[in-house]
Amino acid sequence: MDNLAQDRPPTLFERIIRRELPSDVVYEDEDYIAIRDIAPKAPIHLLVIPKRVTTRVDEITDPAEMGRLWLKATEVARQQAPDYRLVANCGPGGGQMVFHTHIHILAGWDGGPEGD
Ligand code: DGP
Repeated sequence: MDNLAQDRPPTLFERIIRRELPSDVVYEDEDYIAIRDIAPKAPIHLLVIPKRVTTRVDEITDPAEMGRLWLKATEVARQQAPDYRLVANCGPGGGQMVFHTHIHILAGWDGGPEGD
């Protein structure tokens, strides 16, 4: 499952997948990569990124593909912490800044997330 850019500028995360940019990779397989967020908002903050490029999670229309993505996010999260939060920001109004689908894993707080 790989449609890395050929006739369009690569996304930031494609460049990370290709190792054109450095990142702290915590998990990788044929279809996904998980990296540490460069600006962590929790003691553990990872990004699970499908290698097949879509701009945001709601662009994925195949239920099986959507399911595999969230299953992968839970699998990676559970390797990191027993409890965690999964977040997908969709569009600028939803706080999305990198337009290559990804799921945030936030975890590692002592006593749960602060401020909510
Ligand atoms: P979002 O706002 O949902 O699009 O989240 C994008 C996240 O990506 C944000 O938390 C910061 C992170 N990020 C941005 N640039 C880089 C980078 O070059 N490397 C890594 N590891 N994370 C990045």
